[in-house]
Amino acid sequence: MKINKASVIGLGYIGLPTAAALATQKISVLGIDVNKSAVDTINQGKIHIVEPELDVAVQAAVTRGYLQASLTPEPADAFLIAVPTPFIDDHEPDLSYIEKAARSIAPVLKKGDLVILESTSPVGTTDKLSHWLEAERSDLTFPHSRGESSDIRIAHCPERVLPGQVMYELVHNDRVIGGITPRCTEAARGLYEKFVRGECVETDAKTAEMCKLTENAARDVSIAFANELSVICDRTGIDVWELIQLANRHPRINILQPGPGVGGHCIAVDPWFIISQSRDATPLMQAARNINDNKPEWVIQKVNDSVQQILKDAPDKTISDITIACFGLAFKADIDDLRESPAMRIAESLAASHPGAVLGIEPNISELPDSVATSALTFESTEQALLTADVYLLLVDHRQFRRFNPSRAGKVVVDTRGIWAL
Ligand code: SAJ
Repeated sequence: MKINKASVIGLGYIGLPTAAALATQKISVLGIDVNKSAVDTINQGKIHIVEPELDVAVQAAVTRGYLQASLTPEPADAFLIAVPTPFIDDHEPDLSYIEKAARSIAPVLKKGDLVILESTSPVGTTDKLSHWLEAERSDLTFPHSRGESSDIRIAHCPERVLPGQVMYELVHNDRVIGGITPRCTEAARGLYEKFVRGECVETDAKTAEMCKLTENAARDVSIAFANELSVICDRTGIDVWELIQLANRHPRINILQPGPGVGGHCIAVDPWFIISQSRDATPLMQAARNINDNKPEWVIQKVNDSVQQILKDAPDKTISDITIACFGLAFKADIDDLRESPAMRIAESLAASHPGAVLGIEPNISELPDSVATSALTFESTEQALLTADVYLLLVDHRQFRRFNPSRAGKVVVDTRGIWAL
């Protein structure tokens, strides 16, 4: 099908790069977001999120007139929905953002349009999307009830890009595309082939939904295995990073890395979309979630043990004299994103319980967010922290922290990422 104009609903970490990628192919793109300041920023050719190379792409697209942002949907040939799918109480998926997005585009839909759901979604959501649109537009026909002859085509094509490498992966990763009917799949494929250099692989909507969840659940289970190993190795005096390196020399073994827990908005969330639909059939995924969610508590205990050891070795000191420096607050290396970060959770929890100073060092931000600024956590530079710390807690393996090694200087170290080995 011919696509002259596309609309991307949700201009966040996925929607904005996707809008820019389409605009680069000289497709006229209207990005829609509920956040007025994001809309204004984009219309000035600037960006409101941190992602390498995105600024250049957005600036070029806006300057050349292929990308515009707005608060209100307008008619287009294709609509891509890229809004968040968080979970609510008891880890149930919250589909309200998708439903709102669907209802917001319904008034401007016309016969022949394509609607693609990119948001990570529980199995069955694409079908629900089709029902929500039908409820708003009884004058049009939809694929869940009318099959191949429907007026509107609907497909799921989950995003799979890694924050920090979005602009590269958006173009080079393979895409899994699942329509409600084969014609829906084919229409969606036509759109992605305009900017994707990886393979566009066809399936049905349910399989595409499950595929995305499976990818992130698989990563969660693998990280849980590494985290479990790290606890066992700590007890037995084995260096878990050396162990994993050695085991990974086996041609069929590829163990991931332990850390202070699993953060971000995907790996720690998406397995719940499978679990909540099949609680009795997911003991492994539930165990992985528990292992990864409990890792921060284990790290806090290790830090408290180190503090006690310092007090034992230096009886003239009191606990208030001891400064804990938390190196890294982001949810993973070399990004500035503090949301759902196990490092942040550990630093805040230590700041609330430790009577001495607790320093938070995060070279990728200039100040702590307002929500944390009032806590007992003190934002500190790397240089100052290195001078004053008693316990060196490594939480994120940012490249800046690889340039020194307090273990070699005989300091008390709790290294959750294995970069300060002796
Ligand atoms: N982590 C470890 N050990 C590892 C790898 C990661 O502890 O060996 C931790 C990280 O430190 C972080 C968390 O896991 O706290 C998640 O980081 P990540 O790099 O594994 O993943 P995300 O959340 O940045 O992006 C994931 C990616 N999914 C997969 O790799 C299967 C990405 O491709 C998806 O597009 C993204 O989720 C998403 O949006 O779903």
